[in-house]
Amino acid sequence: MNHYALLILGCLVGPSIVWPGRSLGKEALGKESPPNFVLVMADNLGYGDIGPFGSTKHRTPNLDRMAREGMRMTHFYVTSGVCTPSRSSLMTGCYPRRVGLEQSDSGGRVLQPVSAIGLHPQEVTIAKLLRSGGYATACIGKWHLGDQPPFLPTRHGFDTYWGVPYSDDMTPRPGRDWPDLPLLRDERVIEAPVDRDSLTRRETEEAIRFIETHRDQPFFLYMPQAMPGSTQAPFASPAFRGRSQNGPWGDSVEELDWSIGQVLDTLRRLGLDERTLVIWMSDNGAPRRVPEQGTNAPLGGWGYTTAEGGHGWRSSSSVPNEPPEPQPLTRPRNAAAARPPVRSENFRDGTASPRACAVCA
Ligand SMILES: [Ca+2]
Repeated sequence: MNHYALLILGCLVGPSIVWPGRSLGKEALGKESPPNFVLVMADNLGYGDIGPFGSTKHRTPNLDRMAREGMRMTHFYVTSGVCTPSRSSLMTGCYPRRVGLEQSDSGGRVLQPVSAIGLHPQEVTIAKLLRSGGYATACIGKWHLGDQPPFLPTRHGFDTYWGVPYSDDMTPRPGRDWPDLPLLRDERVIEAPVDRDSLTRRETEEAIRFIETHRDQPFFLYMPQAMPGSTQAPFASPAFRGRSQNGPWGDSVEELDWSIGQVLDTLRRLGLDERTLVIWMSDNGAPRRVPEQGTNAPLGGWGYTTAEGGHGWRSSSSVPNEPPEPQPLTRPRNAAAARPPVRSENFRDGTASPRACAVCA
């Protein structure tokens, strides 16, 4: 294990699955060839929804293999049972309240379309730190930390962005002045309404393209995938629709498994698997549905709540060398391990946040 892994793990403050490269060893971490990072995050996937953590409903052979080759993180908690606050912590290493995103400006618990607030452009994110260290950075998937230009991934250290800016269920409805769900490339809408059935497939294609393009330089790929998402019937490509034993939820989970398989195959094909740390996780537990869709078993409770099932997420990673020695994962320590220069005044651990969210108006 290494300081780079500790950097990422130190920033993950919640439930997740982690997958680092097959043999990410000290020799791969020389100054001349810093390792790549791939951070994949599903939306609302439950603790017990994949094979490595006990699912017998969903076929997840790629995640099963990843867990066998690597390491399962069996105690991993996010900071919230809902999207926006959980993701704010993932990006910043701060509790949501420190960055003003513990609730939305409209009284809800997550940001809604055309929200006036978002993650402050001056916050320090994983992407900013790594980009300042020479990394190519990309965000591909569901952002949900602000849909207005000052808050988009491109303002938070990502060279490129492709995806939906918030949840897949936030579409036009009576009583809400919401636009069609947009698909963005960088800061431009390229499709509205987005074809949600194809999101997982196209996220995967974008990810592969990014990896291939940046194969000769260190990269950080953040891939917050939109599925299973927040609708009553998650979306999937025709190749996966109706194929699982658990309806649309299961179809979407099995396509997510295909997706990580494609990403890992790409890393192997390009010879990058020995110098890439891959982490696979969920942003919170599965929400309660009737009839039941996702499961957080054996944890109790559901996503969107403060129950353990809403926050707890087993995580698997492949770290075939030695397991990490227990070390305090303080934010400054791990940021320093990433090598990019970090100003001490950026950190507020142990203090109240000096600023709330930015406001567009
Ligand atoms: Ca979520």
